[in-house]
Amino acid sequence: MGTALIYDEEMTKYKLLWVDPACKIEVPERLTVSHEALVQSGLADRCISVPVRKATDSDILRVHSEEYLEGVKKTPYMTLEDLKEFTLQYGDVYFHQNIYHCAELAAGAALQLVDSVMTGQVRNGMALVRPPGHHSMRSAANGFCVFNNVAIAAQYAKQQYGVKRVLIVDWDVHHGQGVQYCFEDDPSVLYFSWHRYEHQNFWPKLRDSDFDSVGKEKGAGFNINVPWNKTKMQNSDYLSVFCHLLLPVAYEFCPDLVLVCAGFDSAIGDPEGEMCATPDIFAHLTHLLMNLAGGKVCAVLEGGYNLTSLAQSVCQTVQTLLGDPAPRPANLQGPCRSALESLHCARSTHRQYWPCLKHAADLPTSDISTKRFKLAEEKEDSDKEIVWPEPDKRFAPAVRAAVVLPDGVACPDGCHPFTLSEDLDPLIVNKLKEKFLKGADDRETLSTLSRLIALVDQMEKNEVCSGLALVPAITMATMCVIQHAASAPKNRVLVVCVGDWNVPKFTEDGKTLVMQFSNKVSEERASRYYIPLHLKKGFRDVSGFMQAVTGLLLPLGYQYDPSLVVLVRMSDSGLCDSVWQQLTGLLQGLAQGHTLVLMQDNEKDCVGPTGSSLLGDPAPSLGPLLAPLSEDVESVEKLRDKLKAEWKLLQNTAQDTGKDAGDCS
Ligand code: Q6P
Ligand code: ZN
Repeated sequence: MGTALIYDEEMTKYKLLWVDPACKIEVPERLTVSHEALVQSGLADRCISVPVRKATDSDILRVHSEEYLEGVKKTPYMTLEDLKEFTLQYGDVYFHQNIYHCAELAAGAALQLVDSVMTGQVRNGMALVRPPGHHSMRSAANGFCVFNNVAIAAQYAKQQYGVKRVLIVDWDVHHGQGVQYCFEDDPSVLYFSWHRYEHQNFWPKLRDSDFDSVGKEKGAGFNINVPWNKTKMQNSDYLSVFCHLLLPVAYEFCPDLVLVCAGFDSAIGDPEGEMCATPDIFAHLTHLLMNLAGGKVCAVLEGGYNLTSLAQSVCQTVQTLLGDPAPRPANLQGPCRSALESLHCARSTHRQYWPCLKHAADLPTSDISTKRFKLAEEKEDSDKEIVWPEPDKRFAPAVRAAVVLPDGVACPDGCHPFTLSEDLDPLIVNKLKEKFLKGADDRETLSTLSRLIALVDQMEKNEVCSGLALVPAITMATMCVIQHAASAPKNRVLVVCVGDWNVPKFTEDGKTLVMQFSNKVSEERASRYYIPLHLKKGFRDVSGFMQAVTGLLLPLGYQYDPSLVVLVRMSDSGLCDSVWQQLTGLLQGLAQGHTLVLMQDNEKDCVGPTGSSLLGDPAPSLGPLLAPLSEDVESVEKLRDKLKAEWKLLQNTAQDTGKDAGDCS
């Protein structure tokens, strides 16, 4: 199951023919540099190249009016003067004799992508298109957009394939008002958009772009806007919104298909967005969506006007769709105050529609900057050239998932049985004997522990990506792995323990962070680096567990930025496969995918599903989630509250930060 890449040079063959400062950034090179970067990096070769097609009239009429389509159809025959005049009826857009042809191909490319994914020819994919689509409305071109490619694709998926729920994630820095208007009253399409807003002073300057536009009638709650009221938003700001708003709602919604309005003007260096998130953040945003909808993710290019930033961001997105591990996320110091205000407002506004947000704080009152007045212009050196380092080359280790299994347990397809190529250092062997075997001459255990140590070493050298071991004595194996992994100077280990185990005290030097989920743990023993979460119903409350994963574990994990994740599954954890696979899948966004899963040897049935997750297969959907148990939500919230001062990515309200904290400009 591969990744589709859809591109056709034809879509570079139109351009602005007159002087218009608003439109001069939308150039054919946007497409050529993006495609060229994919070719140069070898990514294009790894994708399945799918041809574009022309969207038919009836495809376009799924979203647009006949009058509008008829109007656009005349543009190929217009003189320059006619084109200028035709353009004048719309905002921030230009026409060209070849743009109708390109717009048919752009919409058609999105449809080809949906076809490829829905028929199972590929798992996911990206379409590089021009003109973009998300601003275009039923009867109007707008913001460089002619036909609404993604909206047409969503309607097509519903009508052609009977898809029941579509999630549209619009990470472009502009508000895709065209998509919002198209699905406003439609509860089968959940539209999420963050966008530069500046209290309605940023284009397209619509009241409808604010957080309180939630959709209409039956569609109320299915439109989620996160307006940025300041520029210079960073990786932390984007990730916070994913962890505390988009992901919980997306899991509750349970889409059958995810469409991404993949605009990259939200990345650093972009003249329109003026944001500061780095291109590698798109690896994480993409990764975090890839376990929804059984992995059916279709990204369609929208904006992106800094050619360097654009090309880098496109590569990060496609490489992640291909399944390569995401890079270690950089500079996650926590969201800025203004981002928290936006997040807070969006969460409170939506809590009446989404049980996963039931506990969100009340709308902030008075003293914060969400009030609708024009901020004093903060003049600054905006013409200073913005520079950022080129993202590191990412590569997938030759071995994706190595397994250490007892005799008689079959190695899952695609996994790699891990054997020792050479004898282990006798010094280490002696230490193992002394420390863990207490002098007993247990060859079986010694061999397992030796292999685990060697496996950790190979993961550290990036020769192996992830690992899975079924062990007789899980607590001993866990201690052994952690002590070994944390001994190297720059290593940090995130231990995620699912189930009942009296976790021994580790050092509190920050080399290990332990988060434990169980219905038995007591919070009394909590310390700075040991975080127990008591779930009343154990893991039978799937919603409560996912709440803890998205709102607590992921932000903690991202901020801690481990070099290795050790995921420990105690026996009788009671966790069902699909939830376990979601957990395993999501955690692989950390530590460059270096996840080592340890399971008690009576959990044989779980080897297959775990192996598949480690190989990058998407987790099965959980089904639409019900409201989490209030007791579990309370535990999660209590813990979040306690930890949020130290772990700033846990913050999700405007009150969570002091007056002087994290101002972004
Ligand atoms: C922005 C128009 C230009 C002002 C120039 C899918 C992509 C987009 C379009 C933005 C149009 N204002 N200083 O459309 O959202 O990036
Ligand atoms: Zn944009």
